[in-house]
Amino acid sequence: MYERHVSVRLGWCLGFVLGVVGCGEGAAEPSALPYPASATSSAGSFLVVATEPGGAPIVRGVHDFDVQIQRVGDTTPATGLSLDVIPWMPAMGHGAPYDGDSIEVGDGRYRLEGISLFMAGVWELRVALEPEGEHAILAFDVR
Ligand SMILES: [Cu+2]
Repeated sequence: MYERHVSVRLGWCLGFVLGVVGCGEGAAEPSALPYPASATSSAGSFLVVATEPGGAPIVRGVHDFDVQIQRVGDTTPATGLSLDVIPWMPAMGHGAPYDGDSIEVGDGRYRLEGISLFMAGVWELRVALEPEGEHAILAFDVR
């Protein structure tokens, strides 16, 4: 049963990739992406920084994230936002199931819980900052 599951999953990977980006390819190379991941929001109003709580490197599996948001210019914490999040693997054109909601912890910090980054490679957290109508893309190199 287990072996059958693995072979089905491997077939799915190879079928979709077709030599463009191998599943887990590059895992032995140093990450090209800075960590913690950071981005300025689409209209330039917010700086968004995301880490795994505790700052651990991101390996395949289920993760929580802390997202720290501050206003560009006066650097005050951005409070009272609602984050709508889509985990996305751009090289393969698929996402991961997630309910999309965030929990405001305080001082411009938001918690995302239980995001399954189930493959090695680059994943994005595509974050909409509501009600501001801006978005930010935070990229992680998952090992
Ligand atoms: Cu993938």
